[in-house]
Amino acid sequence: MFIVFIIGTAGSGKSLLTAAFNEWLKISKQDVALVNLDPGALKIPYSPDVDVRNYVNVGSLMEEYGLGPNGALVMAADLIADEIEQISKEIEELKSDIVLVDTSGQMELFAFRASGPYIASELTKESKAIVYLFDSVFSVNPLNYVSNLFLSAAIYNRFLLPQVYLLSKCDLLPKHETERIVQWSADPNALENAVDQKLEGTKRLLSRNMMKAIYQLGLRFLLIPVSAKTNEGMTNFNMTLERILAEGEKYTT
Ligand SMILES: Nc1nc2c(ncn2[C@@H]2O[C@H](COP(=O)(O)OP(=O)(O)OP(=O)(O)O)[C@@H](O)[C@H]2O)c(=O)[nH]1
Ligand SMILES: [Mg+2]
Repeated sequence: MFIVFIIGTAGSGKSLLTAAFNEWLKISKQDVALVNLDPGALKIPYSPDVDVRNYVNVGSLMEEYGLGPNGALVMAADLIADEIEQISKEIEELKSDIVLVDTSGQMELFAFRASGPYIASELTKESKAIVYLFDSVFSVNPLNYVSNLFLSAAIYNRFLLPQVYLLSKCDLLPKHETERIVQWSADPNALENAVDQKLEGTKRLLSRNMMKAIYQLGLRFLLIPVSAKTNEGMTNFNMTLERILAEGEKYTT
């Protein structure tokens, strides 16, 4: 069993990608299961096999403890950590070959509180990977792109799991824009040029130094453009994931 966490900033397309990739894998006859790990999700575009909302209810936490929505989500994240044994058992009983885990809209809940990495490490002992989403439209601006690089590096630092980097919603950008962002991910000089051209003053200086710090950490990666609406890039994405998790073999053989 392979476990794949889908992580990204709010609205970056995690849930729809989970749904679309699930459909795509099913067509390739892969035995896939879905887990919703977002306690605050109202509507999700797939039917989860395991759903944390069966364990915690953000609405009742707000009422019972007089919390606001964010306070209640923080509390929910900690309560999920307490239930991890049961959730793990539920996932293991599915006996699927690949499990897609859709995470919280509020990425910091999963990434930066103790409960996220704890959940990730306790959630079965199987091979795991993280899929990190860069929202296409947001990434057009080099400053946003560099900030997102930083977030993804922070995630890596917290989880120390192999990561796949996707440029989500690529159907929303003209092809040349998509290619330019992919080029930034492939070539630090291309990104440096963009930062120099499009930014000035403090923003330019900051972005440059942030970028250099990231490259000094030795974190190199290639963004894979994907669309959950048109399925563009799914083959490429899946090949990368197979290479990381299954030595290039299919999950279900
Ligand atoms: N055009 C296009 N829109 C997309 C794509 N993926 C997601 N969206 C839209 O982007 C919005 C957010 O998508 P979600 O899948 O809910 O994103 P999310 O990261 O799960 O959001 P939260 O869980 O609320 O943080 C929705 O309106 C989706 O329809 C895509 O590939 N292409
Ligand atoms: Mg979501």
